[in-house]
Amino acid sequence: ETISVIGLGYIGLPTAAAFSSRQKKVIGVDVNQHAVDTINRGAIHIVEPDLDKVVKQAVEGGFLRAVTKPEAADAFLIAVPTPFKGDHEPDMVFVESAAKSIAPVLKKGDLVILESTSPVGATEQMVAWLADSRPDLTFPHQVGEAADVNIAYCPERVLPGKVMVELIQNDRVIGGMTPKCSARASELYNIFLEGECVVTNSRTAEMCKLTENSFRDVNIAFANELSLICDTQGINVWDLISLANRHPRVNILQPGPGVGGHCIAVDPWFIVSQNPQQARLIHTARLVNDGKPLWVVDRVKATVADCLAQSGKRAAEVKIACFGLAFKPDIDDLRESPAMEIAHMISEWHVGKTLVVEPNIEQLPKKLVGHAELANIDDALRDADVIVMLVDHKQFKAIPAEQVVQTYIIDTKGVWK
Ligand code: SAJ
Repeated sequence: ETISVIGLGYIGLPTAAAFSSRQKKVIGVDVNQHAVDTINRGAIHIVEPDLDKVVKQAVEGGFLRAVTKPEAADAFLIAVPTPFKGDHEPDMVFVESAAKSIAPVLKKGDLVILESTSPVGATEQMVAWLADSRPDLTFPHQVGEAADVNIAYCPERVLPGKVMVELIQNDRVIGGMTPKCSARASELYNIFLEGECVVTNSRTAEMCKLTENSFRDVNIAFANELSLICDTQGINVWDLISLANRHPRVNILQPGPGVGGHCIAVDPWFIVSQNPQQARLIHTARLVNDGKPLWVVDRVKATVADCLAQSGKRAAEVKIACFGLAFKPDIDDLRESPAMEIAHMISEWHVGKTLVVEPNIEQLPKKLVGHAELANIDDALRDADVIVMLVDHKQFKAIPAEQVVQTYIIDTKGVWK
């Protein structure tokens, strides 16, 4: 049995590696020649703990091979990005080209699984693209229809930074177009899965993925809204949340500078764009979380004004230190990061020096070059007049309280509560 994974990014490559680590023959397909060459050398082009050794072993053992054009296989897993375009509409262009690229090599009995986060109905749309290219084969156009090719939607739900563990241990939602499709897909994932395969249909599985990330977004928005309310009321939001969470049925998440990453800030929009009338709460949560960076910058401006008034310094003499740029703690991923957005806005606005502390990177990101300076923790704590805490990295949590002498602190993560 040969398994083909289309899209060798944050999800596809770990998945390809997981199958090959169980001695399955895997053909990885990606349009990016650099990614293909890197993988064929036994190396990786993305950052994810433990992925490098699994890929190295798989390639050296002859189980994993990367190519730019699909070849015949028995099962195809599509794991390409689904970003949004324009007014938060899902952009299915990569799924469309992946489907059209595998169509010519499909044969009777093959299994095609879509893993990319997608709007409801995407799997049926994918079938239409496949069927258009292959009139000689039959496809299940609707849930329940038997056909030559088996089709399922099985969303990925792994946490970046813990992918190699969660890929194997998390339960897997299996949305087959028919019971036979689900059985085939479950059998495939059971090659490496320790979690359970939970079977449903494709539309429910599509909605399930969107629901999981929307649940988290709405709950973070609740915490972020509380942080605004508490600021106005002069209440410490961290104390408040930990007290409220002592209630047996209350479990509030943590506020922060906003919501980043490529999933939680994106997926809820898929529900909103398909259901604009009904998805009012989900829509509002997005606006609350997206509004948080600007609110933090306003707090910084007000704090700098206080500092100027009380210290008698000129604005150009005031140093602001931003602690953290990553989109969440203990990773080096700066993409779609609210901390990065805030540091950028501060550095563009502030006439004095802006220092940036990010222990997980070695170079200042391009966007900040010329506006800010990379500093280490000790220098920043010694030199800064105003501190903006943006990410609760372990290095920041380990700073002894007596080393923090500043009066002007905006702590968006409650590190120094
Ligand atoms: N955040 C808060 N407060 C919290 C928790 C998180 O502000 O209490 C922020 C983080 O700082 C970050 C953002 O939310 O900016 C998202 O971080 P995350 O750790 O919640 O999630 P991701 O984006 O790394 O991964 C999510 C996961 N989804 C859920 O936990 C429901 C993961 O399981 C999914 O597979 C992934 O999205 C995905 O690919 O969809």
